[in-house]
Amino acid sequence: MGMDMGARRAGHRWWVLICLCCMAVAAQAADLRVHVMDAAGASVDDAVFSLYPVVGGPALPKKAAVMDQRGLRFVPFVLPVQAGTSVTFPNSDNVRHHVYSFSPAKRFELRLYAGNHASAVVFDQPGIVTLGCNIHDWMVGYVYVLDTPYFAKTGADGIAHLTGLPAGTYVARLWQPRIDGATPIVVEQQLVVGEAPLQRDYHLQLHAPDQSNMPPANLEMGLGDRMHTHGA
Ligand SMILES: [Cu+2]
Repeated sequence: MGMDMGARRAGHRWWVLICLCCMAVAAQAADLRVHVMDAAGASVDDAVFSLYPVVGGPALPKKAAVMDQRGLRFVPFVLPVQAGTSVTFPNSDNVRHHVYSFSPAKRFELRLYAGNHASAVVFDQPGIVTLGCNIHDWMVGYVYVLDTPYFAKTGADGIAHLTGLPAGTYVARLWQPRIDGATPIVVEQQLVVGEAPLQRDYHLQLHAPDQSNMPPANLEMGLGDRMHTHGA
């Protein structure tokens, strides 16, 4: 009987310890799921959700990033990166591209090149960098340089995930190329991350989609066999 009670108390103590450990881990990080829609409720892709810690924030490593050119388009259309990130611009097409930006956050030019011969570009100033190609007027892409490591881009389903967010209070911003005013908008002044998973729905006022970054429909004939974006 006495043994029984002792064993039960020891077991209880272990259980409390495990619970405390779980709470400590949970309090340090949480996941956030964001769904971005337009005014009519349709899911919006290429929207970048970002969180800025109200107090301080850790210096997290920057991930290298790639802005490809494939099928006479910039791929991805929108590339969010943390400030200080080095971005490579491979050319996966069989024609040469000439990439440039006149945006204040980063002016640069990668003169006519093919393959992987362009040098990498470091995006050190926060802001939106609009990319163009001197040869193909319709080509447009965006490097969105963020002064925070906490960001995610929506897919075709309008969903973006941020995982392992440190607990704290954040300013939440959203940006999408078709947003009114073209600059990121604050969607929450104080988004509090605790230990529980979070979900948010946001609605954006957007301009109607245009055909930017899409090659003209009749282009393939003109390019003939120089292109091989459509397999055999
Ligand atoms: Cu081009």
